[in-house]
Amino acid sequence: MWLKFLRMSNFCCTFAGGFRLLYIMKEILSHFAIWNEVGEPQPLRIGFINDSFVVPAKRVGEPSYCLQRINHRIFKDVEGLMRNIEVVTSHIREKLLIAREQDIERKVLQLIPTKANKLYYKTPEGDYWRLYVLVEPATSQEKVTPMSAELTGEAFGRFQRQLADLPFNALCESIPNFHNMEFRLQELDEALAADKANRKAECQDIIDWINKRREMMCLAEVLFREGRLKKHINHCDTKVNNVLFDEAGRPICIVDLDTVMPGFVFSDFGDFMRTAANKGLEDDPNLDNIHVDLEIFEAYARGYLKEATFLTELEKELLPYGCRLLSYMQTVRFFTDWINGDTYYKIAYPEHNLVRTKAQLRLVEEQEKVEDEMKKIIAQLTK
Ligand code: GN1
Ligand code: MG
Repeated sequence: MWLKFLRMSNFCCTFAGGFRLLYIMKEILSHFAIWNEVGEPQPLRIGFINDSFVVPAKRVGEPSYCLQRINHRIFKDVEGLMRNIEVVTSHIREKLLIAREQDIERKVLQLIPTKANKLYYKTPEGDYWRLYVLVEPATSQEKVTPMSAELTGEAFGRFQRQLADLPFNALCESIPNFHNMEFRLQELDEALAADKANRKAECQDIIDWINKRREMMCLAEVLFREGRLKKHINHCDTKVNNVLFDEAGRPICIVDLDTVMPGFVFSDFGDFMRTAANKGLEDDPNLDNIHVDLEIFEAYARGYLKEATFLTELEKELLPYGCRLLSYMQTVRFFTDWINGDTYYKIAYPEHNLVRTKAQLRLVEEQEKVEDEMKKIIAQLTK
């Protein structure tokens, strides 16, 4: 996929400011400690937050790189964010080394420091850039099969387990309260009160729908305060396309480590289901396409439960709830951005955030319909 993106885009040559951008990126690259000769950076259309570019090796067999401009409007503590990524990748690498694994370069991301030995380069204009070795050959998928879902479940379960022994204070919250439902609702309330883009009046039905589910969806925070739920280190963005697969179709590397932080296990379980166990798209304009794919649900849950041996009974029981929670949270987040006038997510067309909101809202409704079936599957898998 990464390379497919690369071929698709001639942005650097066609875009009017492209030559200037190329020049700037060459300058930026000169600050990183890369040893081989590289070609022109090419944009990689992936993710809604950062800007990513592939920097191809000039000679076959040498490493290519992924250059990223970190969105520091969103990641306000870039120092903390980059320290998190370094801690996580070193910890996983150490585990792989101890286990004498092969092909470690493809199994965990590797940051390239700057010549001044920093994890990022800050330009005089105040932009932050980082560089990874490109994982290749590897592909990403927008849709999974039951087989790849099960393997991905194992991969994310293993990822959580590999990080489970990190001391709790080893990582900061790169975005404070990132998957805290109470906080996300508070943000929505503030957006609605300000109604900056004057869009509130036409959305009363969505507001009512969200309000009806508020209390139910804040359950995890309540259970945490009561001491009944724990936090684990999570990836916090387990979208299907954040897993890279090898030539044999097996997950090889988990990418996009910006949001690795302590949270509830639902974050990772639910977010994967939100994106993969949906027969429609995250932003499907045709709501009739949106249905829960129970086959994918079962396959991922089977893989995940094999590896996530640390779950409590309550956590297992609440996994189906976690799916709804993450879809509801994403509904609220897309909707908040719509109300705010599209200031957070990159959009492809003016109504994009509203379309995304409606698609996620429908997904919650579909998940509500099959909650009992999901519970049965989990009960079967854990008995
Ligand atoms: C953002 O940019 P990307 O695709 O990695 C967002 C996630 C959302 C996702 C919705 C830092 O992820 O939390 O779930 O969009 N990341 C951030 O698709 O907000
Ligand atoms: Mg992300």
